[in-house]
Amino acid sequence: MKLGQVSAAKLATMAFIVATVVVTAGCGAFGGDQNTFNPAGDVADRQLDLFILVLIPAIIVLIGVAVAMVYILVRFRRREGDGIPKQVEGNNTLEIAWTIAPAVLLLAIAVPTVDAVIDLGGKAGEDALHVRVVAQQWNWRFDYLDPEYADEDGRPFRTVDLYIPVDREVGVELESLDVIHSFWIPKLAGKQDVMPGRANTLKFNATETGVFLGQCAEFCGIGHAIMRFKTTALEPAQFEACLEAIAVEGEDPDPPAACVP
Ligand SMILES: [Cu+2]
Repeated sequence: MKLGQVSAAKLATMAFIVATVVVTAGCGAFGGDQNTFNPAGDVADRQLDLFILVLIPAIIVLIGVAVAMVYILVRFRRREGDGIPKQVEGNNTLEIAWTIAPAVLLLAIAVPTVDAVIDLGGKAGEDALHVRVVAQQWNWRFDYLDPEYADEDGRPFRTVDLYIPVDREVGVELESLDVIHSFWIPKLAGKQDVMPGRANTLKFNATETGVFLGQCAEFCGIGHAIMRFKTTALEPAQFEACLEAIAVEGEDPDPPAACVP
């Protein structure tokens, strides 16, 4: 009976380890196209710093609690002849210590978090590239709102993938024509919901040229998985040339050579 129980526990542990390895193997290497641990913009960089700031104390607390628990379970396990253990309820020193310690830790995390939330929120500056992102089941559309890209009738220039100049702030206005979507370019910035009837905004930049994959991060129906797009960050002069080439050649099936970083 007892032997059977041990084997079942061992089997469950082995199954858990194998499942974890198989599932996490799908996460790809650190250089992955959508890896938030390998950011390519200042916003994603700042968000990664915050994540690490929270992750490290969390790991320390996890290990501390786990080690203390195992030690206490072994060291103070009940032995024959033991009476009721010494009670520590109402111990002022302990009560104050375990109230203050988490409060200090939370404050240390809260200050840089609130600071970042304030910095990263709000509208993009005057010098930014302004783009309206329109989501619908199941694709994206990008309208370049700055007047220099408009046609003679004032209609904004439009693309099916996003093209941005490197080292320049990009401010996007998010619009949905049907259901809730979520705009996410993992290497450039955290995700932002795209709501019907509400104009959410997001600002970010790319600090290196390249193609950064983005996708819808809110389940939005049967075609959700194909709702992806590319963000191509180019040197400013090449960015202008790229938009001009798209106006002539289009983007289908591939963008013009001028748009390859
Ligand atoms: Cu979607």
